[in-house]
Amino acid sequence: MLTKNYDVYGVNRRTSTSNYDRIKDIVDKITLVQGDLLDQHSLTSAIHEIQPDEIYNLAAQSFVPTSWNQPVLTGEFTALGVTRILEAIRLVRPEAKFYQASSSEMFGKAQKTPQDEKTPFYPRSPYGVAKVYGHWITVNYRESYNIFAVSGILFNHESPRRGLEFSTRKICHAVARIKLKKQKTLKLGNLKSKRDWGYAPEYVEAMWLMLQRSKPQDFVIGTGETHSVEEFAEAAFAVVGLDWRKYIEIDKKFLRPAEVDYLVADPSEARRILGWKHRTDYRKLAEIMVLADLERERESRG
Ligand code: GDR
Repeated sequence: MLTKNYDVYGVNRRTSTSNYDRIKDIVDKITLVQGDLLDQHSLTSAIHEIQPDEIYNLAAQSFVPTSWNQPVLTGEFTALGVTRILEAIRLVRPEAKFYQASSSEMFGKAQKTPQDEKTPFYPRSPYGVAKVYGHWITVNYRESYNIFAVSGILFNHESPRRGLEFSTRKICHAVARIKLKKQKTLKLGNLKSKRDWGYAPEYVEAMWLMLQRSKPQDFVIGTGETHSVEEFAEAAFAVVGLDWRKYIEIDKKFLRPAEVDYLVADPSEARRILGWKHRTDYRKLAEIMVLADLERERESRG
């Protein structure tokens, strides 16, 4: 957004220690406003103060396993939080365009393969259920109040900025540490589940394209290819010339009460209408992430 000369505002929750690490390169170029998805007044005030043209809601409790430990809180953030933003838009800035980060986790136990915009939802976690709510409330505000509100159904999108608890980053971070002899093994859960893995910066372009149209419409964004966690691990270890089988151990702690076994996108509508297509495949993605972690691990002593 900065390279497109937007004035960028971010909403953040105050914490006692700074957690701007992932935005340290741009924190001086954006304006941060305090707000919280649980606090209606803070959202209405932020939108009233900023008067934004475009609003991207990428905020959520987004880690699937935590949604079983904190299902109610996940619903508050990931489901009702969307309604709070939409209410704020309806009251103080109805002309703003709104993007909601929907998720392939809404397809869950997929009813059709590959999944497109018309595939029925069958979520398999409190997180997936909350995202379905966020999706439908967005559609409803569009149809009830004529707000330009759209939802991007994004399949897994990864980058070196991914949190360490998510599978791809956990793997790439461990690969770098094993290569540098800082770690010996990597404990994972289910290696057989398949995901449509893409590179996050390309997916952000799709979000932006969705808001540049004159007609609001929801899109599925993914690569159209699927690979197991095991295949991703194989690709990541191969970047540094190691055989994944020698380092990975299965730990039941990382298994989920219900799993999403197989997801793959049909992104043809995004291709046809937005002119969007992914450029980075899962092998290249693994390479980008492993190289970034190698650099970070070489610099850090821990
Ligand atoms: P996901 O991402 O649940 O698809 O949701 P995640 O990387 O957490 O899991 C992907 C698959 O890997 C398996 N797995 C493990 N996962 C984690 N986190 N840690 C492990 O040790 C491990 N071992 C195996 C999982 O069982 C699963 O099958 C992500 C999130 O970003 C969501 O917020 C987003 O909506 C979707 O992608 C699209």
